[in-house]
Amino acid sequence: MVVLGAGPAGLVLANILLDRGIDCVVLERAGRGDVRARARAGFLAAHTVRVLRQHGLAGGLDRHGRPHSTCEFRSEEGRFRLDYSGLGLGERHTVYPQQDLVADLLARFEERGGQIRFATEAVAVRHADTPRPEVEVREADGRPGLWRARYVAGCDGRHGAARRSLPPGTVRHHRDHGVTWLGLLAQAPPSLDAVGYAVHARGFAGHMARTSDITRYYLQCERGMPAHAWSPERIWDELDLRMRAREYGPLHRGPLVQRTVVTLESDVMEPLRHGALFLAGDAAGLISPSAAKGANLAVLEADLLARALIDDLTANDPGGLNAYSARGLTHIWRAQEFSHWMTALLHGPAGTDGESRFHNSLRRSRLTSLRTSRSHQDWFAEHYVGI
Ligand code: RFL
Repeated sequence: MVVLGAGPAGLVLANILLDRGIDCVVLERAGRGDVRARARAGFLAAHTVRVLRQHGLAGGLDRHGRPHSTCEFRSEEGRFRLDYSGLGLGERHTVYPQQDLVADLLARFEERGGQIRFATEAVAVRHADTPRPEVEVREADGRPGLWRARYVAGCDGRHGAARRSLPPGTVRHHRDHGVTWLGLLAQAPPSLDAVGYAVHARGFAGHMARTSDITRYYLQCERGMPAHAWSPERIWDELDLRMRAREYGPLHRGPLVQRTVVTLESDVMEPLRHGALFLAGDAAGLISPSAAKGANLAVLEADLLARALIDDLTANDPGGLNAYSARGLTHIWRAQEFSHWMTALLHGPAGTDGESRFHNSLRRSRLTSLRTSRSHQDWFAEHYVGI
């Protein structure tokens, strides 16, 4: 088995397979240090934690992860909080930075004797329609190489080789939400004990805890704005304004240790299987970060694919592999639907024309419904923390 990519999808898959005695190698374009340092997601759904525990992959998050169950919405109409662990299915998130999870998964894979080739870029997957697919690679020293396997898992993200190798006829469902965020990591403790979503005429602002001294903030910005266009003072002033710090309490300021421009886009590849090549994680579908689903979907798909591969390779039962695409797509579209709803809830058009006013009034009405309707809150909680 060849697994492309050492992100959450590839490493969860490789760990589960190796644990069941299935020989697999992980090919990763980046170096070990880069893979361990990529700060991205942090909110793990209850299902994600269950999957990781079930496979003995939750040691770090059980020791250091922090339960989280409240979000707060702020807008021109005031603020309200939802304790979602008391709503819907009664589940909560565990906050654990993605780079720490990836470091744990890497360590576990290598402890078990797993083989991972860093700085090895997959260039193309060939002959996926045969029982002996090949992965053409560029090795760390620049020389070409070739890996052969029974199956190839494309867990190499949206710009990876798996997507580039799909046959004609693969459908890419795509949506650009027309929204851009400046993603920030501040070396400062969280400013509130909740995820903060601020809807403001100047654009969205978000607050998400990561650790006791690192906090993620998001600021909606103009498309095309360079990550370093605004000074730290301008960023903190903008966050204060949009989060309404004067009314609801100050934000803890600190050095901005990471800035990323995030274009809110979603896509889904269909199908998720092409002969011996399977897509999982961001390679299968990209999801806008509004509802923090990306890393959770990656783990869910890796688990689904791992079970199907184990049935096929150890019990000669191809049923799971044949159903993988349809099953995966069902989960992906459910997450996309909720994420799309969140994106519409948090961003409105900036204009003052009739159409912009219409959309902004709808958005206000949605927030009011979420504030006042218990059944709407139950629906929200189920989808927000579920996957
Ligand atoms: P990854 O983590 O991108 O890993 C893919 C790996 O493949 C490697 N690769 C290749 N290797 C070999 N050959 C090639 N040709 C290759 N091309 C690429 C890459 O180097 C990399 O190591 O994908 P995976 O495993 O599918 O995991 C997906 C998640 O990482 C992603 O969905 C989330 O990080 C998205 N996301 C969030 N998700 C959440 O659930 N909650 C969040 O709060 C959240 N916040 C975020 C996010 C993504 C962000 N970025 C990327 C814009 C915040 C940000 C800023």
